[in-house]
Amino acid sequence: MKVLGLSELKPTILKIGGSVITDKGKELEVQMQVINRLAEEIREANVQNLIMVHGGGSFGHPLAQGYAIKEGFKEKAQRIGFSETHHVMTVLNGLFMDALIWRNVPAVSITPSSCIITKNGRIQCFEDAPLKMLLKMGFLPVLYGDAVLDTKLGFTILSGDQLVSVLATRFNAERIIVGVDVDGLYDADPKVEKTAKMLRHLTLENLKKLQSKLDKSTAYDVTGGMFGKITELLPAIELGIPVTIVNAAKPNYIYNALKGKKVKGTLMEKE
Ligand code: IP8
Repeated sequence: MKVLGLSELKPTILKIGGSVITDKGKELEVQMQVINRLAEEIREANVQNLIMVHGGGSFGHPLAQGYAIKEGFKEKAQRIGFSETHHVMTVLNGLFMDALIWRNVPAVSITPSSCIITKNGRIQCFEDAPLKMLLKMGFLPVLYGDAVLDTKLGFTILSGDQLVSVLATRFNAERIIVGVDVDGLYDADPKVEKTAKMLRHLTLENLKKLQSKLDKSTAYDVTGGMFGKITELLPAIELGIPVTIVNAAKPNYIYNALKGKKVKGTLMEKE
């Protein structure tokens, strides 16, 4: 058997936003029926060389914010907050893993805080050998936004979006699919501004212009909401990896995107 190099595998990276799989209005409230549906869609699509990443939603974000984990280790009282933030992420991840594995999807969880160290919030060291082996053997590696150790800050929060971008660029991904709780990228926040216009196709140049217009963050999302998402994804797009943003809260959008079928959403690509 010829063992392919990872860059030959050209994986698809799928991100599922935390706001899709949890109820962002209620702390630690999971949307189990959505997780089950998404697991079903992932099983049905049966994509080879897939890596999945999910976000924190109402599991990771409120705790991270409450204990100012992203800002770094400043006082002993934050330690329990770091533990709790990481722990609730493992709980949310476990629920997604249950849904996948009970459906016969050979998914294996990779805990970011055990294989990644950041420096000032940016991934500095990433022991990716287990992930590569899993992928080559046909498993579905699943990662998530996490509370991680940081050489400058002591600890911080690593967003699922930074992970997606680093995985895509490191492993020469074929494409990135980002599932969110709106239909795509808008020129303003569609949950606030009724007149917000959805953007179907964006080049790198369009994106850089749009970036300055988008709101930096909602009060709740410690990793920067839609603005943070675009900023993180730019290096991958610059390398020519296309990114599709679709509504994962609506049935079959993720399935269709994984199958490469036409689906309502925003396609972001280099040119
Ligand atoms: O929801 C952050 O990941 P994201 C996860 O992808 C935590 O930004 C622990 C807040």
